[in-house]
Amino acid sequence: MRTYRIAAIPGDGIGSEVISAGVEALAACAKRDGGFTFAFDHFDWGSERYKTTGAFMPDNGRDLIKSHDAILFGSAGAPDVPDHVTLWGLRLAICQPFDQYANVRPTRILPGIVSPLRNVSGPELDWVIVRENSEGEYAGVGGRVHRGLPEEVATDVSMFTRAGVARIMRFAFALARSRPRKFLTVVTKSNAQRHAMVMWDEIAAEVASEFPDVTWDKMLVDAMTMRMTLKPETLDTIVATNLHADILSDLAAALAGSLGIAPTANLNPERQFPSMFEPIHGSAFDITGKGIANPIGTFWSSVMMLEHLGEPSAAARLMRAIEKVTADKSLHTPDLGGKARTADVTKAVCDALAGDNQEN
Ligand code: NAD
Ligand code: K
Ligand code: MN
Repeated sequence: MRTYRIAAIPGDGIGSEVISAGVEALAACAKRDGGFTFAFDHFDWGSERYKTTGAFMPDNGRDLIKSHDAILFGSAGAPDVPDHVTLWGLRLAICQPFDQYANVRPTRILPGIVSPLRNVSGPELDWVIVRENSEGEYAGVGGRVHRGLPEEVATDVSMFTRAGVARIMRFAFALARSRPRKFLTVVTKSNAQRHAMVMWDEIAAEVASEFPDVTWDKMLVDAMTMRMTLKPETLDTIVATNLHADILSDLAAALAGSLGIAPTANLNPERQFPSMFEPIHGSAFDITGKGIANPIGTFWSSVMMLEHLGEPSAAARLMRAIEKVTADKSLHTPDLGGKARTADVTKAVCDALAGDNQEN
């Protein structure tokens, strides 16, 4: 029997609520499958640890998880720790050294869920956003606040490398090719950001010639928000920088019904290091501890984890269970306008898995 070692890092806020739900659903998935099991190692890394010890994770933290088959992550962010400290101290401290440069964010409207867009019920909105996840605006180089000048000056430096752009572009074109429409939209702001973004466009055109069967177009990021809202059916696979895709994917999640549903895979495609799976959302201070966090974003991220682990039947089964549950409005959490609790949704997904008689 195959055993997958998973590092579970719930982090802060509703992170622990959705990760316990995810662990439960994954265990139910393995049980239904019968061909594999999970061994979960739980790590209490996060803001509480930071407040008592001064560090989000131990010094040898990355060594402790570098041999795991995958990482399941909740959220980093607490009301009494500055957001940039948590982001850089925990989430990016894992993504960057593990070279998880491809952040993949599928968006579609699941059964039973209502999009805030008029006349959009499902098939019109089916996207995958590819976010460059290792450099760009979050490269973490060079920026500072220049104190003591007559006028204080602060800089954040975006850094793009040809190798970094080319690898995410190849990843995005290959992903677009694997989808029925074989269509990629390359997002930039190359009118204003006249160095790095012009290089993006240049590299996009070069890489495109390696994928003659993929159709592609270019959009400026501001115009892209309008196209996503008014003409969602004209988009399929989308590639954008770290910052642009971060923003576009929250919009995408909202257009698909709720941030609580949206999944992410932080992939190291070469598999030198473990990849990390997490819901898009953060700690959600306003609902922490109330038992009403929507666990679907974590479940869908777990589907992506199963695909990555090479368990496509189990992944398909978990996705079917998710869709069966979202189709039932009595199982919607408050972010979807319902009254269900995290535990109700989790139990319903586990029951749906146990009762799924399909072979694959
Ligand atoms: P957020 O995602 O935590 O919350 C935004 C809104 O969406 C809130 O109203 C929240 O209640 C709702 N929401 C989010 N997830 C939900 C779920 N599963 N079910 C139901 N409702 C849900 O974003 P924010 O408020 O901007 O950030 C809060 C903290 O989380 C900050 O510290 C931020 O830095 C951090 N954060 C971390 C990550 C990450 O770890 N990847 C991502 C985003 C934000
Ligand atoms: K998250
Ligand atoms: Mn974000």
